[in-house]
Amino acid sequence: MARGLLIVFEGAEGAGKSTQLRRLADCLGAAARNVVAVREPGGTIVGDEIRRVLLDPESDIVPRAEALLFMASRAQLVEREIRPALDEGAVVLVDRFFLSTYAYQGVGRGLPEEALRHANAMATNGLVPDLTLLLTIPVERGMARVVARDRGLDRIETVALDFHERVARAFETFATRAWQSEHPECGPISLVDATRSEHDVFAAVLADLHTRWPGTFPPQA
Ligand code: T5A
Repeated sequence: MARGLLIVFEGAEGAGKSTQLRRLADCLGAAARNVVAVREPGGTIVGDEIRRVLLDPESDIVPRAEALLFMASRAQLVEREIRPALDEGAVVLVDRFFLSTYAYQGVGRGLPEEALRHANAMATNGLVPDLTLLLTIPVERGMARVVARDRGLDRIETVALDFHERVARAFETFATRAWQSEHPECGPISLVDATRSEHDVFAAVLADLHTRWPGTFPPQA
């Protein structure tokens, strides 16, 4: 059986990753495709415990411990969920993956990229996404969406705005050809303007995927 596809949704806070991932999962499910949707951190019993600790505003976690906790959640998710699903030929949709670690723990927290690269290689066991859809939105606009959702802010959302500005600038850098050619472990990255309506963003997501894999993704919903 052919290996499935690993599609990652990335971007700054409130870009609309979860919303788009859900729409895509529903669309593929309706077309009777084998689709698996997971998120980071989390997606396994151990991962969900790690997620609770990582996002709890009361947790005191130093940057290196934070990075390693994300990696631990990722290792469990890759081995227990993502690899088996890919081996069964599924389309696996992941809400964040290691690009987030490069952005948040690398550029945001200031941890050395080389150390993150090694730790990540161990966590993923060399798994490379087939495509990362990087949703772009100005930081304040994304944060306004998060605040409007009115479900409280987690430990990382409450970090000062300049941290999130650094993270957003990091994602912009990751979208460049130069950065991507130096980081083959990240796979191809495609930019999606996330400032548009949910409907229009989804149309752009599907159009991109259909162009790359016309037999797997419909041209429109
Ligand atoms: N993190 C994660 C790290 O630091 N390192 C890592 O290695 C990893 C993997 C995860 C946190 O962990 C950090 C990053 C995060 O801070 P999370 O709760 O999973 O925490 O947070 P996010 O992934 O940021 O998820 P969010 O839900 O906050 O953001 P989304 O998924 O981008 O946004 P979404 O889809 O939930 O939408 C937010 C709101 O906007 C509305 C939605 O209805 C919702 O209310 N919306 C739109 N409104 C207008 N127009 C559109 N086009 C809209 N799309 C969505």
